Amino acid sequence: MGTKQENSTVLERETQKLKPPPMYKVILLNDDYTPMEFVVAIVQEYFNKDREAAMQIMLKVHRDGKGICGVYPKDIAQTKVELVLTHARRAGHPLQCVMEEV
Ligand code: NFA
Repeated sequence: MGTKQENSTVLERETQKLKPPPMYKVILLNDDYTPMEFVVAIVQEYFNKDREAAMQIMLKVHRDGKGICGVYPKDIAQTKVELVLTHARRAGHPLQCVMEEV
């Protein structure tokens, strides 16, 4: 056991070091070819949104060129990007999905 002074120094050091993990936005990008219904289905399936929320996200991407589907820790965001891209390519659509640190 250390002195009070040593204990408070350790606590201060750990208070400064323990940052929350970085979070990443998973973003869909607009294109001219992917069907709207396909995008809605993707957002529902991979980002746990109901049909209305998925429709709003799809329409935002369509109008603004991009839109956020969710915010996740790095490994989860990477997996979602891979799953979306794999699903889109298998279906023959050019849909793009990227991640960006918050
Ligand atoms: N812009 C596409 C269309 O008009 C729909 C779309 C929305 C594509 C969101 C990609 C992302 N068919």
